[in-house]
Amino acid sequence: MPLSETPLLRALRGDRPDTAPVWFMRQAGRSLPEYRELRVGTRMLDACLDPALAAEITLQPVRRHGVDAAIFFSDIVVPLRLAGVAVEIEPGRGPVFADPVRTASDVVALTSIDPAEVAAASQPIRDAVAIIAAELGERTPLIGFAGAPFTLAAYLVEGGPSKEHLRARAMMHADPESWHRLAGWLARVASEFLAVQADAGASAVQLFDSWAGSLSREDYRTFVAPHSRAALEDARGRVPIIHFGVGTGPILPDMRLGGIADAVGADWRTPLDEAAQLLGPDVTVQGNIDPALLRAPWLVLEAHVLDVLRRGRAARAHIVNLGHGVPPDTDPAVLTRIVELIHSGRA
Ligand code: 1CP
Repeated sequence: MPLSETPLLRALRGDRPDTAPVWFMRQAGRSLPEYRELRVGTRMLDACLDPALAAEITLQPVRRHGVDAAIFFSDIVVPLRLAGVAVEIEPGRGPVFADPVRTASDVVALTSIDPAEVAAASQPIRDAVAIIAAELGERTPLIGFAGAPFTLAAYLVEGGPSKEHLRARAMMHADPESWHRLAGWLARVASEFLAVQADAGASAVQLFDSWAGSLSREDYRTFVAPHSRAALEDARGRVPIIHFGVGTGPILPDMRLGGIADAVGADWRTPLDEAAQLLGPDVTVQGNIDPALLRAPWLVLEAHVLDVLRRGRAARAHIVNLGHGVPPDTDPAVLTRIVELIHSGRA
């Protein structure tokens, strides 16, 4: 079966394969003992830049769970590291920047880096994607990804993870010129990173605007959506596009980015039939099993998954996923069982 006929790529075109495709955000990672074993002694970003290791980690959940897509093992801050920005991922915390980008002159200094540096330093990414694509063959598509400008800025301006992303949201209003300069530069960085992955063999891309749900609709439209769209402009027409954020119920229609997203992901707060109605008939929905229910008794979780599938039928097509990433303490056998349930066609 050519890749174009795999359930994921069909669903992204709006077809309804016999059984809905399923994959999980953060399917590669700490829920898998084989991942924890491979990562011993290697820092997160070093693992991302080791082609053989990144390829192996990407393939682990495909082998174990039989999911319908691989997602490239990397991180949203990898292209910033490739551009020369001082960033580390601290275990148990997340991305931390040595020099937060807070003032107008910080923004000027950062954006003086040519985004083409990302492509120039991306050989480890190309090599990893090539290994993965060769291994997956025509059976399973690989999804490439990037962080959206706002979510990247939320880390850069704060200097690390934050709950409400106050500093980045403040910059939009206190110094809109610096904000647009920063977000425009981050869009080009994300675009370069997506192009590297698509050129090397990724069959689809997902833009993660994980923290977009912290924005008012007005701010999303004025300060964020144009930059997210710019990040995807080059990918458009080359590979299908999935756009995802957490807590985005009120801005879901805006997440279509004027029609350039082939699929929009929703978290567990918005029932998929409502999401489908908000998004209209021209877009595939992705989601939205509640990650909290992965710890519930199987019969409770099974009923929830069947409900998600039923609601997903309101959309033109449905890609099953969680509403956000796999929690690190998830029993991986539960994920395998969800895949088996969906593939059984019993739903
Ligand atoms: O040492 C470790 O194992 C660190 C944990 C970890 C992992 C496995 C981090 C740190 N990143 C990753 C990989 C990763 N990051 C993937 C791999 C592919 C897969 O899904 O299997 C992806 C797609 C990401 C993207 C990413 N990084 C996002 C967007 C997705 C999301 O979850 O919303 C975000 C927000 C990040 C930042 C980040 N990186 C790592 C952590 C712990 C965080 C979040 C920190 C925070 O809460 O703000």
